Amino acid sequence: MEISEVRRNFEREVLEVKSPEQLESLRIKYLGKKGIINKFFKKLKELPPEEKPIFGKEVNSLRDYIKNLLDEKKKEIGTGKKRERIDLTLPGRFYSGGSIHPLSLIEDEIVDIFVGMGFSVVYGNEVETDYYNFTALNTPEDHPARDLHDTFYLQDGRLLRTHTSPVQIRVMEKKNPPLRIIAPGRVYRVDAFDPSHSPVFHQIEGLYVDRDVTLGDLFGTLEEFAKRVFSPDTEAMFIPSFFPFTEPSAEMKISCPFCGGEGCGVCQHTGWVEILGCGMVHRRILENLGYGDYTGFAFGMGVERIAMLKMGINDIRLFYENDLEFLEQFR
Ligand code: 2U9
Repeated sequence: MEISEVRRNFEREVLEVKSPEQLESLRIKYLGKKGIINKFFKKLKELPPEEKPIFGKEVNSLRDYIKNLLDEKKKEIGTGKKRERIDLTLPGRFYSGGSIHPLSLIEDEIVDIFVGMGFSVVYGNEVETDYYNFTALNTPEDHPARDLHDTFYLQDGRLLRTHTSPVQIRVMEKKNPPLRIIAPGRVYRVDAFDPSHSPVFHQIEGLYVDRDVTLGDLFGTLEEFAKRVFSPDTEAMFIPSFFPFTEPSAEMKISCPFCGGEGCGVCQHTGWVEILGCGMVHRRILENLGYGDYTGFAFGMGVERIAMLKMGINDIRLFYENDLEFLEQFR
């Protein structure tokens, strides 16, 4: 009998065993003095020397296999539990792979657009000082954004950055103009979670400083950005606004990506939606950092807001709940 045949026979017979007596007779049949395994060992002695190692190895492994199964069977009979039978015809378990978070997808898309326009990407820390988050950005001591109700302060007086602008200030301290940088990252504000607010969100800010940078450069760059991130027929308009760090300041609105400007629920029937804030970097900031002979523009946008408009998502909380049914749609 072949080794493989013996193995199959044994596997069949061991499954039929119900009592310790049957188990013992099976053991004798295979592992006993006059058992099948010993017959193989006798045969081994008669083989030509070159065949001995392979055959010997096979017999040894069959013997170990039988010993193991007998031991298992012994435990099974002892505990009254049946040995698990494996159905090799069952389909395998399906493990789904991960997917990139929708915010990362949109952040990458926005970053790629600006990198394509010559901007470099810089990152910074989420814990910042009052100086880099507010003072260096021309934000007055009594500005409401500095309030405990708007900014998370640590016990040591530092804070969680409320925008990524400190990153640009730190770059300006170290590098000479011209500068063309974007700063993506997580920012924090004291806000309750509701469909359009979250105490943590993501921003991408940009800064371009050179000789004679104009408001026209700002408008042209951001309108081109809007066309690339939404669609080529997107229109942009700029509405005067106010930020402590830019003068003049503006908000950019684009023709509604949902209705194309006709008017719908998303644009509150105006045909336009606001997507970012921008302006010419305040003179005071430039002068403080030794950039007095230069001009620059800056802008800031919320990644969540762009993602919601691009993907038709109406609740910011969906990005933070890690609901697989939500996340899998962006696979
Ligand atoms: C430096 C100088 C100026 C960055 C700017 C905005 C306008 C802006 C908001 C958009 C939506 C924040 O995420 S949001 O709530 N941001 O409107 N941010 S200009 O200005 C800077 C940055 C750095 C040195």
